[in-house]
This record gives sequence, C-alpha cells and structure tokens, in this order.
Amino acid sequence: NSRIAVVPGSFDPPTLGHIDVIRRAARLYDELHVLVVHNPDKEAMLPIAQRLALLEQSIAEDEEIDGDVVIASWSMGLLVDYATDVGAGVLVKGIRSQIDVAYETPMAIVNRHLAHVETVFLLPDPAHALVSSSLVRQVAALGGDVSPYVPAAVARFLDTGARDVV
Ligand code: COD
Repeated sequence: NSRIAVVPGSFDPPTLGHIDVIRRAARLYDELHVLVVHNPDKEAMLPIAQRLALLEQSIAEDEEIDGDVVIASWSMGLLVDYATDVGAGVLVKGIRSQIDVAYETPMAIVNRHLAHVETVFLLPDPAHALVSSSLVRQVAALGGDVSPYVPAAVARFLDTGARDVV
C-alpha cells in the first residue's frame, strides 16, 4: 500500500521555496508527482514546457531529492482528477502566510469533497519563507540577480536571457 502524493504548483519559475517543499514531501511519501498546473488567475512568464524542463533539471541536480519523483503537467480539468488517475490520496502544499491559508482552505475542502483527496500543508523553511515566483519574476524582469532565490538551473536559464527567446 504505497503512499503517493502530488505537489502541484504554477512553478513559474521553480524557486528554492518549491524545492524545499519537494525535498520534504519526498521524505514523507513513497512516490511524488510534481505537477505543473496552469493557474488562470496569473499571467505566465514561462511556457509550461519550459517550467517542466527547469523542474526536471533542478530536481535531477538536487542531492537531497531521491526516491520516486515524477514530473508532469496538467491542464485538462480538475487537479484531483490527476491525483485520482495516479492513485494519489494527498496534495502537498506550502503555507507561507495567512493569504496562503485563505486561498488554500476552500480548495482543500472542495478537493476532499470531490475526490476524498486530503491536502497536507507544510510550513516553509524560514530561509525560504519570503521567496515566491512573482518576486523572482520581478527581479528577473528588472535585471537583478535571482540566484539567491532559485535552483542553479533556473538561475542559469534566467541569467542567459534565454527567457526572451522562448
Ligand atoms: N515556501 C514554501 N512553500 C512555497 C513557497 C515557499 N517559499 N513558495 C511557494 N510555495 C508553495 C505554495 O504555497 C504552493 O503550495 C506551491 O508551493 C506552488 O506555488 P506556486 O506559486 O507555484 O503555485 P500556485 O499558488 O499558483 O498554485 C497553483 C495551483 C494550480 C496548485 C492552485 O491554483 C490549485 O490547486 N488549483 C486547483 C485547480 C483545481 O482543480 N480547481 C478546482 C477545484 S478547487
């Protein structure tokens, strides 16, 4: 009876906050699905395929993440449909603030009602608690150094200005 969890997010781009949640979730579950989900409320910087590639590289290069990690994307319908398809009973999310609590609480209730999928919340590591993809997008757009906030693969990608040609 293996324990399978989904870590969903926009990952636009992946940050050290995301990697912290993925590392810790990988220790808690036998199999982890890191799922790039299109969030219609947010204007995207990177195409989904680019976010997948950056997650693949970041997770492959991370020495603390081992075990079974699947990286996938989902744009067809409910997040819990993906979870049910892969046999996952848990969504793992990070909670940084009261704003995250207010945003996540109704979704967690709906997802449990819809599909009996539970949501497990991890508090952030203080070192990364203030990191967000939107902060990274702003710093990158203004030409600042994003390397303190993102995995090395993401810093390399953003530094080369490759984002302008995707
Ligand atoms: N420390 C800890 N956790 C963090 C940090 C950090 N520094 N930064 C981000 N996180 C966490 C976030 O709290 C979140 O749990 C996760 O990492 C991903 O963050 P983002 O910003 O990449 O992604 P979001 O917040 O845009 O989430 C997008 C989702 C698609 C996951 C979300 O909107 C969702 O669950 N949608 C549900 C779609 C659906 O099925 N709807 C119908 C039923 S409600």
